[in-house]
Parts: sequence; C-alpha cells; structure tokens
Amino acid sequence: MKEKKTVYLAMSADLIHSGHIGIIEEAAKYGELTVGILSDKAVASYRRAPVFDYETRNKIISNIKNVSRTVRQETLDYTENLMKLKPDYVMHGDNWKVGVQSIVRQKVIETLGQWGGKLIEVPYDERSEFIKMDAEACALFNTPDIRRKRLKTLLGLKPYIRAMEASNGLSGLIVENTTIEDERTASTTEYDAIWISSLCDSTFKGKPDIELVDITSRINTINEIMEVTTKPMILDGDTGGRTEHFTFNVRTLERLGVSAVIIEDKTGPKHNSLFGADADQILEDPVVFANKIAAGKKAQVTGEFMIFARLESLIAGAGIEDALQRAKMYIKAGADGIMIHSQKTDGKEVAEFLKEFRKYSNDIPVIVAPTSYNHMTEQELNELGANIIIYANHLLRSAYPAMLRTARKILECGRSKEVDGDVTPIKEIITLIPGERQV
Ligand code: SPV
Ligand code: MG
Repeated sequence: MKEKKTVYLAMSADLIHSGHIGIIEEAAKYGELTVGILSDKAVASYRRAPVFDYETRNKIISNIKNVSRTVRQETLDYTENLMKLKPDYVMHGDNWKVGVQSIVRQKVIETLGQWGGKLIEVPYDERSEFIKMDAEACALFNTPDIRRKRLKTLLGLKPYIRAMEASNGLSGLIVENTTIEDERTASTTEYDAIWISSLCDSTFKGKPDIELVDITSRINTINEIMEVTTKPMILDGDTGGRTEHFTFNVRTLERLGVSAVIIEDKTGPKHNSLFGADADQILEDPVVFANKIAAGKKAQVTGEFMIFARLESLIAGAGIEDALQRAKMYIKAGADGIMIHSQKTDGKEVAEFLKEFRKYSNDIPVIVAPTSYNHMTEQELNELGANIIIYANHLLRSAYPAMLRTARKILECGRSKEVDGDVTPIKEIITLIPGERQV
C-alpha cells in the first residue's frame, strides 16, 4: 500500500488568525502535515521579535486540527529540515517568487528536486486581509508591559539592535514602517528600536540641547510616538538630572513602556557632546554618578527596564583608560549596559575602547552612536563589540535641508510651482497616516 504523502509548511505562527488556519487546512489536503515553526531568532531576523516565544507558539500550533506534528526551524533557510523530513510537498504563499525571498524559494525547489518533491504555492493577494489582521493584532499587543520588554528580548535574539531617532509621530511612523529588501541577508531589514534624542527633541522645538526641554515635554514627545508605533524605545535621558528626580523619572518611564534610559556622566551646564572639547564638558565625579545609577536601579519596579551609563570621557578628552575605569564602576553600581561616545571622525578611540572593554565583559550590552565616525559599518562595529547602534539625529538632519530649500525656493520664485518636484503631492500627504480615510 502506498504511504500517505507528506507536506511541510513553515510559519512564524505568532498571532494566530483565520489566515493561518486556512493555509494549514489547505496544506493538509496534500497529505500528512508537518509545520516548521520558526525559532525566535529566525522570526527576529526578518521582522519584529515574536510576541509569543517559541515554546508558546509551538504549543498552540501542535494543538491545531490537521497538524500531524511540529518541528523547529532554526533559520529562514528550509534546507536543514527538508533534508531530514524529505517531504513530498512544501507549501508557501506565491509572494516569495519576487524579491529577496526568491533566493530561499530557489533553494527549496532545488532541495525538493533531490527526491522529486514539489513546491505548492497559494495565491498571496487573497491574503492581504490577513496581513491587515496581523498588523491589527500586533497593535493590540502593544501594552506598556509588552513594549517595555521588547528591547531586552531583541538583545537576546539579534547580533545587534539598530535604532533610529524619532522626534514626533510622523518620524516615529517612518522608523516603525520603513523596510527594505536586503540581498545580504535574503530577507527584509528594518529598524529595531526608536531613539528619543535630546538634541533632536530640543532642535525641533527651536531650543538648545542644554536640558532646557524638561521631562514633562520629553514625556509628551514619548507619548506622541508611542501612540503610533510598537517598537521599543530608548530615551536619551541627558545627565539624568538630580538623583532624587531621576528615581521618580525611572518609574514614570517604566509605566509608559519605555525600554531603556541612557544617562551621561557629565555635570554643570550641559553641552551637546558633538561640540567635543570646544565646549566645557565637565565630567561628573564617578562615585556620584555610580550612586545615581544605583539609586535608579533601586527605584526600578519592573524586571525588564534598563539603565545605561553613557561614558563621556572621550568627549571631555579624559581618554580611554578613564572611560574603562568608569565603565567598571557604573556596571558594579548596577548599570545594565554602557554607551561609549566620541566626536572624533576616525572612530579609532571607540574601536580601541570596545576591544579593551570586551576583554573585561563579553555580555554587557554596549551602545554606540556613530554620527562622527560614520564610515564604519554596523557589521564592523558589531564585530568590535557594539550591540546597539544608534542613528542619533538623521531624520532631523535630513528634514532640515529639505524644508530650508523649499522655503528659499518659494521666496526666490514668488510662487510655489517650482517646488512641486521636491514636495509630496497633497493627495498623498492627506492620506499618509494609516487609518486615515482614503481618497
Ligand atoms: C542626542 O542625540 O541627543 C545625543 C547624542 O545625546 S549626541 O548628540 O551625539 O551627543
Ligand atoms: Mg543628547
């Protein structure tokens, strides 16, 4: 008697809806169905980290009708599981025929070819409704508790986190939704986290970056961005202010769902670090700063919130050794990670610091903001030991020249026709925001 045919279907299976059930039902028509459930790392490699961890997702799918068994799929590449299972069929949506996923598809076809297996593709267009459902379900799972822990989860799943500045709802939407198809990884690439910069938050308000824009105003910015995004948020907390204020602010940020605050070890009137030694950069006494970190950690009520100590030794010209000593003190005081900052353009002192620091600790997260040494790639910085890379001000800096150019051109021409090519058409702008009525 001929054995029953076998089918393999891989999915992340995070927030289950009728679309998943539909494809499972369809796949099971072809034979005994094995569902490959993507590991947490595999999911995080191409989209947001899963809301439910592998064990939970596995339990749910294993108990769904028509699923004969589940297996773990470690990466986006099917080969390992296909070689083990040698299924007669693999099922997938036909959307992967184009774009970077076509590389994975080609590999599946070639692998199946070794034993005469076949790829079955179901039309993806009909599933756009399900993509919407997934986005809606994701928005529901956006409570402060869930969002707050996303940064820590991602740190465990990705080689490094890529964060981008957002300073208002609109730039938040850009950080949330911008994706590219990345041929290097044969998957999509996006930003993992949102950086709330003191420089940009102040500059958009026409104010200097000197801790003048107070915490109440910063919280308004945070809330504005929170409302329209789901990604974890890292707050630039300047110096953290007075210790007895910082402890209150830690709890406020936790309650809002912010994932981490970074405070810098400077004192006196604060000047932006990118001025370097051209401004008076006064380093705080490291014992005083360590005590501030310790007080913040003591005040913290949730498990996942993180406090990072930002080392300004290189900015103030105090050198790598000073930065290393301070890093060790701040970590002993409870800092969850450190940020090393430099305004030098060659990136050498940051590279040297990272090498030295990694001899001391392999697992403490280290943040960099390669604004000045921007020739260095994420890959290079990660290999040196950085695991959160922040693009600290690039949306502000790209918006400014665009606005200025338009303002000048209109003055020059005495009308606005000449800027038509530089500005978003009005029809597009009025429907830019998701959920807005389409015209
Ligand atoms: C910010 O973005 O406000 C920062 C980073 O603190 S920097 O401007 O490079 O100092
Ligand atoms: Mg700042």
